[in-house]
Amino acid sequence: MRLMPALILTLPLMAQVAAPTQGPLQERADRFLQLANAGYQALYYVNSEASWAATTDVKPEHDAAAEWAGKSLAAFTGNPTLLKEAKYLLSRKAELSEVSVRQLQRILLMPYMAEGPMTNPALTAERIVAETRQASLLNGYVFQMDGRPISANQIDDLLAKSSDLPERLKVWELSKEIGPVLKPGLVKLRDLRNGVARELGHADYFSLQAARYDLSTEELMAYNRRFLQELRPLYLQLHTWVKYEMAKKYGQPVPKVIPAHWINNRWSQNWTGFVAAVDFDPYFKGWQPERIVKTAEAFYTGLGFDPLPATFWAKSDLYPVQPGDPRKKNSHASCSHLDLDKDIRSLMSVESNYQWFETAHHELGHGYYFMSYSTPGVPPLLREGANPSFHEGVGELIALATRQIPYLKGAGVLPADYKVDEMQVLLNDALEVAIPFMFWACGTMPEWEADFYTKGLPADQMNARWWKHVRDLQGVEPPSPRGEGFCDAATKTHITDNPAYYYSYGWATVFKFQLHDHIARKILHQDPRATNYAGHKEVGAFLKQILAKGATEDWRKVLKDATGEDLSTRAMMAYFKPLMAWLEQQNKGRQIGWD
Ligand code: X8Z
Ligand code: ZN
Repeated sequence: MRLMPALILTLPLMAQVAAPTQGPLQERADRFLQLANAGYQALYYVNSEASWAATTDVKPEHDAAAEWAGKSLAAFTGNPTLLKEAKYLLSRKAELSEVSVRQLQRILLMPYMAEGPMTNPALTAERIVAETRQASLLNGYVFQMDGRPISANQIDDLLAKSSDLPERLKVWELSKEIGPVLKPGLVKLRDLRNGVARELGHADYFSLQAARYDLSTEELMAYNRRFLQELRPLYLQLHTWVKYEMAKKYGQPVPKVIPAHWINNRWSQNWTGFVAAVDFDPYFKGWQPERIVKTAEAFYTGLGFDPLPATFWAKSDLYPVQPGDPRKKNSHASCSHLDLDKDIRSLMSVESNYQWFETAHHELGHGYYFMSYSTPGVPPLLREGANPSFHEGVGELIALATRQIPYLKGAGVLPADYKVDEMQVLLNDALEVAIPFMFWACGTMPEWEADFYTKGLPADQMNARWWKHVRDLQGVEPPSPRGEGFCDAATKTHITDNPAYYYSYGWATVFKFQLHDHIARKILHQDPRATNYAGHKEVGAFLKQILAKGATEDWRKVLKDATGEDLSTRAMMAYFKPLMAWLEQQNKGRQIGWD
C-alpha cells in the first residue's frame, strides 16, 4: 500500500533518464534499468523513513519497523533475478552505454547497504536482524558519570575544557564503557557481513566496500600507506611538539607516547585545543544553535547553490534532546537522502561552539551533493558521490574554507580587528583537521578493520590489536592497560554503523586540500592559507560541475578533469610546508618519535 504512490511518482522521472537506445541489448538494459531504478528508489524511501525513525527515536517499535523495511528493500535489491540479469547484461557490456554499465555495476554492489542477496535469504534476514539490534544498542546507549547520564556533547565539552588530569581520565574511561556492550554483536556481525560479501563473490566485507572505489583491498590499503609515508615526517614533528607542550601544561615528564586522555578527542582523531592562540569557541558565545546551521547554509547559497528545501527545516533533527525528554537519539551527526530526491534531512545535536560550526558545514556538504545530483540526468541508482570520499570531501572542503581568517572576519564570526600569528593558525589547522587525522583515518581505522574482516582477527585479540595500531601509527597509548574485556574499537560509531568505510574520511582530507588548492590558486587567485570563498559564484559553478555528475563517471576521471591531478597529498604538503621548518626549529634537541 505505502509503495504505490512513490512508484507512480518515480516512473515519469525515469522516463527522462533512460539512455538513448541503440540495439536490442541496450533496449533490454533500458527496460530493466527503468524497473530497477523505480523499485530501488521507492523501497529505499520506505527503508530510509524507518531508519530515520529508529535513529532519531530509539524504541522497540521503531526497531521492528526498521527491520521490516530493511527486509523489504533487500527482497528487491538482493533479488536473484535482478542480480542475474545485471550480471548477464554486464557480460556484454561492450554493447551498452557507459551510464547503463555503471548502473548495472551499482546493482551488484547495492547489497552493501541493503544487507544482502536473496540467494541466501536466511543469511540476509539474520544480518538485518543483527544490524538493527546493534544499531539500537548504539543509538540508545546512555553514558553515565557518577551514576548520572552524561551526553556525548558533555563528554566532548569536558575533554575540551578540563585541565585536571584525574578528571580527564575519568571522562575518557567512561566514554569507553559502550565498547563491551557492543562487542558480542560486532563479532557476530563480522561473520554475517563477510558472509553476505562472499555470497556476492567478494573475498570479505572490506573488499566489498573497496569495490565501491573500483579497487581491491590491497590497492586501497596501498593508497593509505603511501599517504601516511608521505606525511610521516610532518606528523613526527607535530607529535613531538604536542607531547612537550602537554607535558608542560600538565606538569608531567615528557612521555614517549602520548597518553590518550591528554588529547581532547575521545579517539585522538582530531587534535583540537592545543594551540592556545587560536581558539574560536569564545566567538560563538551567545549564538543560538540555529544561527550555526543558517550560517552554514548561507555559505553554500552565497556560492550560488539553492536554499535547502523547506522540508529540510521541517523534518531534520538538528538540536540536542532537551533535558527531561526521555527520547534517545544517535549522538553522531549525519545527513540522509531519504527519497533519493528532495527529502534531505540531517541528524545533529548542534550546540554553539566551533566544532558544531564545522560539523554543520560538513553535513550540509552532503545535503548539497544530494541536491546537485538529484536531477533527471542522473538515475537514482547513480545518485551517489563519485566515490564515498567525494561525498565526505565536499563538506570537509567547505569546513576548511570556513576556517580561513578572512572568511571568519567577513562572516562576522571574528571581529574585524582580530589578529593572530599565521604560524599558529597553520599549526592549529594541521593538528585539528589534517595530519593527525590522517594517521587515524587512513591508519588505525582501516588497518584494524582490514584485520577484523579480511584476516579474521580473533575475538580475544581485538583490543590488543586496536591499541597496537594506535601506538604504532598514532603514537598514542591508553592511560592504563586495556584488556580484552574492553572493546575500544567499538566505541567509534562507524565501526558499528558504517563499517569498512572510514578511510573515506582520510581520502576526503587529501581531496579537500586538492580542491582547495585549485580553487584558491586557479579560480580565486588567492593565497591558499588565507582565502575567502564567500559570494564567489565561480567557486560554486566549479563545485556544481563535480557534484552534479553523481556517480555517472569514474572518480579518477572526475578528479583529473576538475583539478588536472590524480589523488595525491601534494596540495596538503604544500599547504603545510612553512610549518615543517617552524616545527623543526621548535623541536631542536627534542626526542622525536616514540620507538
Ligand atoms: O562522521 C563524520 C561526520 C558524519 S558523516 C560527522 N565525520 C568523521 C568523524 O566524526 O569521525 C566527519 C569527519 C570525521
Ligand atoms: Zn560525512
